[in-house]
Amino acid sequence: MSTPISTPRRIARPRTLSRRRLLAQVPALGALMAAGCSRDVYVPPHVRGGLVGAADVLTMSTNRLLLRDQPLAREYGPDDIAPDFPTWGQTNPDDEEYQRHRREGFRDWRLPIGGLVGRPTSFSLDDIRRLPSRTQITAHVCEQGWSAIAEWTGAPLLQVLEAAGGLKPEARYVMLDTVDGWYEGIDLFEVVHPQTILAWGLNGGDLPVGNGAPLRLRVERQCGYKNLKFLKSIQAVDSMAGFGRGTGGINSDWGFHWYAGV
Ligand SMILES: Nc1nc2c(c(=O)[nH]1)N[C@H]1C(S)=C(S)[C@@H](COP(=O)(O)O)O[C@H]1N2
Ligand SMILES: [Mo]
Repeated sequence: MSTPISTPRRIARPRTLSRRRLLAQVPALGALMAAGCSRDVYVPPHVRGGLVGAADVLTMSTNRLLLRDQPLAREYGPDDIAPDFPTWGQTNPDDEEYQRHRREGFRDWRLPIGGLVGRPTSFSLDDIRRLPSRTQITAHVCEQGWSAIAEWTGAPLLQVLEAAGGLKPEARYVMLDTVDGWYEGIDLFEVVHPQTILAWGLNGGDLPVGNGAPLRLRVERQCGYKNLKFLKSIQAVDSMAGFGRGTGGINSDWGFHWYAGV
């Protein structure tokens, strides 16, 4: 399990990733955004016919308007890393299967990738660690009033999906499930974003249990709660309506925003 971790790489300038290159990665995303930022707005199902949730659309469109030439979240240097990254929320799921995997060092753990992908499959932790990885030093911003900088290493979500045959053209969102029952949906913009990674490393070591071992989502331009820990399965979907209360995630089911951009 001790795959060497690539040395932290600072992004010299956030603009190294152009909007054009980002769009080039997925045709569906291009179609979504081609007409300009005004079209780059997901209207969550619960917004229809009411003001509730309109803030989602506002924060999302404002955020994406502001970031249209600079789609990467800021990356920091090694000196900025917090000495003790907090563990927050669920830190050790009381789940029999999870505890067995934990005892066994996640040897037989697998992540199913299903839904609208070319070849539904499942990957071991080693499979995912063997994929090209990305290391990024970013600020985690929890909606409950704290933030901390850490170095995350993992496989870009897009790489993982590609390894499962790629997204089918009908795919609009990726839903992620966790061991403790949390789930969140992210749209294609976040799915193909180069800083959206399934992280297996924190600050140069394995991802600790308290921070979501063996694998967690890092979706760097979103609040803490979107960054799911203890990933259990992933599926590509064309609608988020059939999940929970249909708002796009457990946090929005509870009344937070589906789009949690900071
Ligand atoms: N599965 C799961 N993911 C989760 C949570 C959780 O309780 N369960 N808490 C979220 C919140 S609110 C935050 S701020 C971060 C905390 O991550 P950390 O424990 O690595 O600090 O995880 C997020 N992901
Ligand atoms: Mo949080």
